[in-house]
Amino acid sequence: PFLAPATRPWSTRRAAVPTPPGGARHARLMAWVRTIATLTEPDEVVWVDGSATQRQGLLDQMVRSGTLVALDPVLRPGSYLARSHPDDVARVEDRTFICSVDPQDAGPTNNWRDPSVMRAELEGVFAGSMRGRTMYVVPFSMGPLGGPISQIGVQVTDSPYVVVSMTTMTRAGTGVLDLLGTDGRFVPAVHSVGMPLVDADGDRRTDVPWPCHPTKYIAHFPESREIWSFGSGYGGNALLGKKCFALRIASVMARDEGWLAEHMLVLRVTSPEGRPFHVVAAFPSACGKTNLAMLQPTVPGWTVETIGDDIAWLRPGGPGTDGRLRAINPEAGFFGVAPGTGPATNPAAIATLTHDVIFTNVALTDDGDVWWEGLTDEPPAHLTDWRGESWTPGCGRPAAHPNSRFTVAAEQCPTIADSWDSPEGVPVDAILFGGRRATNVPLVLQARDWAHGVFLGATVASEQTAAAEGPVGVLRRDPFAMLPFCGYNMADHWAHWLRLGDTLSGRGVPLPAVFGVNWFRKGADGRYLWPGFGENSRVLVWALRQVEAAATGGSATGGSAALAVESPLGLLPAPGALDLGGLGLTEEDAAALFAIDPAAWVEECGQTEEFFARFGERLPTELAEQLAGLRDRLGAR
Ligand code: GTP
Ligand code: SPV
Ligand code: MN
Repeated sequence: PFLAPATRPWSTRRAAVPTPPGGARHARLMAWVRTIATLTEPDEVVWVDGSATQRQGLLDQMVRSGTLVALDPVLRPGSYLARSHPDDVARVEDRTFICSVDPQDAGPTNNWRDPSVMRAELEGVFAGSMRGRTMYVVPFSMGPLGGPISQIGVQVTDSPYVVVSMTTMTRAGTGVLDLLGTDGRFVPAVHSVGMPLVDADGDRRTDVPWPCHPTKYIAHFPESREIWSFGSGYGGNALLGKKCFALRIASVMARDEGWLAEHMLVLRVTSPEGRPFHVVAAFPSACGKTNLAMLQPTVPGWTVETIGDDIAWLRPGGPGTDGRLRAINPEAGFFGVAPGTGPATNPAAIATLTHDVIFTNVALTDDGDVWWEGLTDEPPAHLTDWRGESWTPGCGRPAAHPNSRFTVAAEQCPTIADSWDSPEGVPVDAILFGGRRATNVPLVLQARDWAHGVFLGATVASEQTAAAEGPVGVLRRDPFAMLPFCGYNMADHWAHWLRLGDTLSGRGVPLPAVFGVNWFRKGADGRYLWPGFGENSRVLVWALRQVEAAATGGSATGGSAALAVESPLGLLPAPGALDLGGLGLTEEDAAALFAIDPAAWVEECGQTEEFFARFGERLPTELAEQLAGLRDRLGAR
């Protein structure tokens, strides 16, 4: 039916909304689905039940239509390659909108649009946008079904690629409808690739492997908690449970309800003594979250288990708990960066990707498997590149797109923790903030207290990556790694963090320790100074020894005096406290990893002041005080 010619012009057709499995219990949900179907005019409406049969049917259909290439069933069982349109390969930040009533509520770092103006524009754009296609309805849960931190959404989409991706990345299907009952709350999310197959005259056009539209809209209505996405099939633009819901909309819910929705990985680290710690870490897109989440520690006796690789929802524990901040991974799969992922850098990811994976924009080998830069040291002699063109080594083009990705179920990961889907979440011991910084920022430092930790988060800057459209390598401010993902005024987000700290302290509940990290510092010759990847465990071990020391009555700064020394930026590892042995680092390199150049930092303070000034009166006074304190410690006042 996907490519069959129309028997009647679109205008005489009105898609009937079938009864969902289990019955049409939720009147508001049914009415909304009917409204969207009336607006977008699909041929057919299909409920996604979450079954393996339905998923396989969609995969087979996409192989027939050319959207997917089935990989070799022996080399890569159950796996497929999608090649996107060459202009639909990353998030489109300049087409991402926060449509709050008051522009101040979106803040200076978001693209604000008036909600009524945007609604009118979207109505025009979505009118008839699904003609000739099937509209799928995907009920999904972010977080374990029915969990105290979980939330429900329903996405409609005309993309089968989005449907199968959503069924991997979220808990999707009929169980969610059961949970919604007759009047449960859900976030409505509308998605269309924006390429109807029947035009206004009723003429049908043939489909293309990756339909999309040159003009994209990724629109969020924080007050009514709705998402409307048009024109793209790519991950963060189209899998609306992910960045649109679990960060932009959820951050607004969290502000209003006293919790946090953050761009963070979650991991469980166990010391040789058997003590478990839980760490969350916020790094900007393509700056190492998936890799740290799957880290294979090189420090003997320590183990690391994966809980989440991209998004964390954090909430103070309820009655019956110790009240500490607890984290869940609201997702059910990984949408990870392929390039750079290899047996030496991320063996756990390589083991995760042996079967049942959807790859997007990687290269295809002649024997029907996949390849990308960094998978092996030497590329195969011949490949089909991400655009579908013949590729040989030395041809001057990358074989895989720099933002090519894999979509895979979390439970396939060999390092996944037993507690990864615990509905109550795990207690958070440490929070890391980091970015991609060639200069200035030391390998690791610890915040002096919670407010200083919020300052570290608010002042993250990072060199831009291929995860979003735009120039790669340019240094930009990316507070809390949330610049493209905070659904409200970023300064209010900082105030919310400060307030949450006050609330927990007021209850006598211990706060997580906060650290800043940078795996990406370079020497004058352009080499990374730090080996990174598994060796990042050395940094975790130092940080968690600090946490441990604080818990057993260490110094007031939150750790043991023997492990850390004061610096203008925060606490640095004391000489010898972070083991650098056996890495082959020269003394100069080891010193350069932790070097603090006061002049460069005074300049950085000036940039922070300019950045903070953009928020006017919304900037929390605590952060202005933190900046003043840093300048004092640098001797710059
Ligand atoms: P998103 O999914 O976009 O949010 O990215 P992410 O933060 O999960 O980043 P990911 O772990 O996928 O890493 C992105 C790129 O950085 C990959 O090419 C990695 O190989 C590389 N990378 C990750 N960790 C390190 C590290 O410790 N050192 C160095 N040099 N590169 C790293
Ligand atoms: C990111 O860009 O931070 C990602 C990929 O994790 S996307 O889902 O496209 O946002
Ligand atoms: Mn991300």
